[in-house]
Amino acid sequence: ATLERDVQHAATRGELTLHYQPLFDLRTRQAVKVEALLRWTHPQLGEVSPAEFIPLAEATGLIVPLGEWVMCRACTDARHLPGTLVVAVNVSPVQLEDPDFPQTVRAVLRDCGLAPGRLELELTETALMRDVARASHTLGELRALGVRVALDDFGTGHTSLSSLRDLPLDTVKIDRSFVADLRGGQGQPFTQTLLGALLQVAEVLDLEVVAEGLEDDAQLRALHALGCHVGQGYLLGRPVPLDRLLSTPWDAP
Ligand code: G
Ligand code: G
Ligand code: MN
Ligand code: NA
Repeated sequence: ATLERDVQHAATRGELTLHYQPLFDLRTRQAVKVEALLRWTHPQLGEVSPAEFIPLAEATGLIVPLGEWVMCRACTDARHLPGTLVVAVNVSPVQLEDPDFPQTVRAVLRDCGLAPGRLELELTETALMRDVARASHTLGELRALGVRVALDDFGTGHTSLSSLRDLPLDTVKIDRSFVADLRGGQGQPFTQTLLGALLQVAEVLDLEVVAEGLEDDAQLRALHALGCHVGQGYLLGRPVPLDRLLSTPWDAP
């Protein structure tokens, strides 16, 4: 209950920051996106993971103003980044279900002066599968503003092939549990075949595919060989504050 109360004041007390993790084109080795990840430094407890406090903020509805704060911060920070970089922001299902959400996104972009094409909104499968028809309509409104839409943690939920076909999406992020199977070698043949099939589906549907959680070179090479063009993970870059991000080179290590 204390954490739930404290998170309400975290933003106004300056305890929240965003870290950014780069995403790289695996062919050119250039950074193409950064994902904004919320960090909370609690005055007594220290670092509290968003996995812990986001659910609390969702339960109280606080996630709506909190999510807007994140989007605003990320869009403002994006103006310090090279103009080709897209900034990705995680969006809670509670935000997506807020009828004002598309208007909020539009207002944030206008206030921050960011080109809509430089913002990507990441939604999880569970967020979209709660009510596919409604989610599809909202995603359509968001894309009409010019922002990009990504399906996050793909493979952990229950997205059907027809939903994948029908949802207006730009990007699919393969959950790192699949990528983990490819550690240190060929990986499990079944996972390789599955990812190969997914990449073929994605190509037909004109979806960009991102591999999450790349931690070793074998995973990177396997995914690149399968035709996955964008990667994210500790191997390529950890989440860092904006100043650190600005002082690191934009090519993959
Ligand atoms: O960064 P980390 O691995 O600790 O994130 C844990 C979880 O919290 C991930 O699922 C991530 O998507 C989520 N998360 C991080 N930042 C945000 C945010 O700004 N909004 C929402 N809704 N989720 C976030
Ligand atoms: O659910 P989502 O994909 O938004 O979660 C993002 C989280 O994944 C971030 O908190 C980030 O710290 C974490 N993450 C990023 N790269 C890696 C990685 O290579 N390995 C692991 N285990 N976690 C990662
Ligand atoms: Mn994400
Ligand atoms: Na993810």
